[in-house]
Amino acid sequence: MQHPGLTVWFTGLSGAGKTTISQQVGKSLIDRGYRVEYLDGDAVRQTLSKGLGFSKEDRDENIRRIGFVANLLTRNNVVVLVSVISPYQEIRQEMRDYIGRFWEVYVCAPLAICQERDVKGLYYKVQTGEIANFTGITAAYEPPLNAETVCYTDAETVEESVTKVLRSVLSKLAQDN
Ligand code: ADX
Repeated sequence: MQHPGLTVWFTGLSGAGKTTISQQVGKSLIDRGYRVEYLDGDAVRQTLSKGLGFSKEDRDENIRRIGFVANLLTRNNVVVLVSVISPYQEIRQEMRDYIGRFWEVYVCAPLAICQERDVKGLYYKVQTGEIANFTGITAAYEPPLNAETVCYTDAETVEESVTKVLRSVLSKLAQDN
């Protein structure tokens, strides 16, 4: 069975839940017979974007590299699950225009909640001055203006967020089949 591809682009603060949700959405899509690939910020920054930092220029470069790969995969009927902070509206819009088959998911959680979770211990390091240019604190995060799906991870369970994304993505994929 040939499925049309789609880039599902998860954006949000560090610790908002992008990776957790995208992994579970991916598993459910695979169970339904879709071809799935993941492009996750932490993994990409150790490989494709190794050496890039967190200035606006470097983040935009990171996003363009990810977009290039996502576009190739999308053209080949893969559902690409991209999870990167991608804090700037302009470059997200550029990716939307470039890839075309683009589904934006805003993984929204208040900064205070992300700080409290501090899954990777990075917010602590920002406080102690070990990390500069940190999104939400010393660097900007521009919320999406036209996301197809919004998950409020402070108010929803992971399961609820996953179901919400999955339903919306499946209905998009079904429309185009
Ligand atoms: S993006 O801004 O270019 O989209 P990306 O998602 O690839 O960011 O990488 C973010 C990850 O890098 C975070 O989840 C965190 O683990 C790590 N990181 C290290 N330094 C920073 C920083 N200054 N700002 C944001 N994330 C950082």
